[in-house]
Amino acid sequence: MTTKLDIPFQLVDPLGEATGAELPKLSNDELRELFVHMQRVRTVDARMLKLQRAGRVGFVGATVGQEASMIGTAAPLRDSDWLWSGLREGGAALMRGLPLGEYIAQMYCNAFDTAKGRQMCNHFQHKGSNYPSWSSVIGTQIPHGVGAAFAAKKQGKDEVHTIYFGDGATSSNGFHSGMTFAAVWKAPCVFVCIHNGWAISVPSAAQTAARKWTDKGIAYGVPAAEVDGNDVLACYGAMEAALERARAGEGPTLLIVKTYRMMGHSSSDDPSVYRDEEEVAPWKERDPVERFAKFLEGRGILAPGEAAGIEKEITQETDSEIHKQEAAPGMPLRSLVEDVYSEVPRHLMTQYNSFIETVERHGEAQKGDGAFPL
Ligand SMILES: Cc1ncc(C[n+]2csc(CCOP(=O)(O)OP(=O)(O)O)c2C)c(N)n1
Ligand SMILES: [Mg+2]
Repeated sequence: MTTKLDIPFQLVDPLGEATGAELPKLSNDELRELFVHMQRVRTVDARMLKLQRAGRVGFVGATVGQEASMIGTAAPLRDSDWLWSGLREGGAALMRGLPLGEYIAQMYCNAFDTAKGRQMCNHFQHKGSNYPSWSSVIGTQIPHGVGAAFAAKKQGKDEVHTIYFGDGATSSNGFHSGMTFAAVWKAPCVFVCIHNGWAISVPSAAQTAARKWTDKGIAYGVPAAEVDGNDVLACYGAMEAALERARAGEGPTLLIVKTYRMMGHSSSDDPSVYRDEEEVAPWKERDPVERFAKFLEGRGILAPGEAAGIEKEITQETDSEIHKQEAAPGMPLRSLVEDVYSEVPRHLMTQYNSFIETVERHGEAQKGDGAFPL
């Protein structure tokens, strides 16, 4: 049997007015912090896009419009909880402790990139905050996260695994097996479906013929609720309820976080060839950052003009990190054969030497060589 969750869809309307439903119990300082985290996501994204357009980083998957959905849902996690990212939750990692310098190093895949250049850029990981490396192979993080949640339960650890993915990923095999096992095992996890309307050029209407997206959870025996993903407080409240269920041993919850992908799928995409840009306009009016700023200003938590000051400060902080990371050296070529064995074995050394000879003959790869098409 599945329980119906009592999660309100919206707590703050697009004009920044409270709807009257109970708000999460957050102090004024905590509310202001939430705003700063959302603004950081937006500002860092804007900077990265500029760097990509200038040919200084290779690839960006922007999250413009989705700031509340990731910050609101990730904020109530404890430090000991885990966040299994889908494609766009780097900003949540920043909030949970990923240093901005490391974030930008990963964008440059330089010598300070903790993935050592073995990931595409814009694919983060941070051990310190229980944030495993992204897998862009859609849906594969879902069974991984469920398995880790089940292991935590077996080991008697008090931790919840939150597993993020997009609307497109709900059509993957990973979603099916993850939901099945999580429900049967009552694994302490929360499924967070960031429903942004699109999976590259495929509209979300093509992902299911079900009447409601929450039916995707009910079908597996996983209680599900839909929440306004552009309302940071609604996201926060919904996640608090889902985390509480998981900690109480009641098993997984599916949250459908309804938002919108304002830009293309990535810096390599042109949405104008498949989407009617008129569809975007109503979502501008639901902008999550502006909505929350209005709410905070209405309550005197942000003074008039303070939001602009916060943005400026974050821009300066970001630019100073960009300058540092851009000046950093590249990952040493030798790192290609390190880390697999405690000592580099003979056969890898032979391959490495022949690789170095090739590099010496032809020179290193040039910018744009091997560019990923998506
Ligand atoms: C198994 C697999 N199939 C296809 C792709 C190509 N691909 C990359 S992102 C993406 C769409 C993902 O859409 P969604 O899950 O809604 O996430 P969003 O991009 O909207 O955040 C696809 C099909 C892939 N990376 N992995
Ligand atoms: Mg999507």
